Amino acid sequence: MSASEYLEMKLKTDANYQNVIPLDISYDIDITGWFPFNGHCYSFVETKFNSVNAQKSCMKNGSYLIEIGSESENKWVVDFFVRSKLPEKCAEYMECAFWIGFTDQALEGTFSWKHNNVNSEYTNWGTNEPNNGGDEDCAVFKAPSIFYEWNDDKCPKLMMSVCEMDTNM
Ligand SMILES: [Ca+2]
Ligand SMILES: [Ca+2]
Repeated sequence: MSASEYLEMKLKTDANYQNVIPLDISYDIDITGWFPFNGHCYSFVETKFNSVNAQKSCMKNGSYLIEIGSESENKWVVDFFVRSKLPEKCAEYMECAFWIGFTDQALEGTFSWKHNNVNSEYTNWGTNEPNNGGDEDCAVFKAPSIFYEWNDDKCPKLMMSVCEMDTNM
């Protein structure tokens, strides 16, 4: 099933997808690969960066590392990108993990969203996470991402990422 077929199916069958509308906007940047959901657009970055460079690569495109505020957003990201667009990447354990913009670099043990500088009422940590094991300050979608859970990991690690852009759509 292609990404567009998957999205079409979800639009018909899943209430979480009722707000998805076709992307018809233009920026002075390459927006190929941006997908709208509930007022924001998302792009999966397959190039692996450390956490700092992942944030920078998003900012170069007018976006930021994804900041997840709800269960429906959390699930949409995985269902859409990981399951429908990148199923082949999930064959290997680490290939499913990706950076999100949640960090406790400023204050150990207190995670906040880096771009909007807010704490989160919604979190979805995996079992026994965040554990700061060996100094872990940057949050990732834990592999396999299909469980939608987060882990704190070492910021210098190279991983794929998801960028998010405000569009008011
Ligand atoms: Ca930490
Ligand atoms: Ca951890």
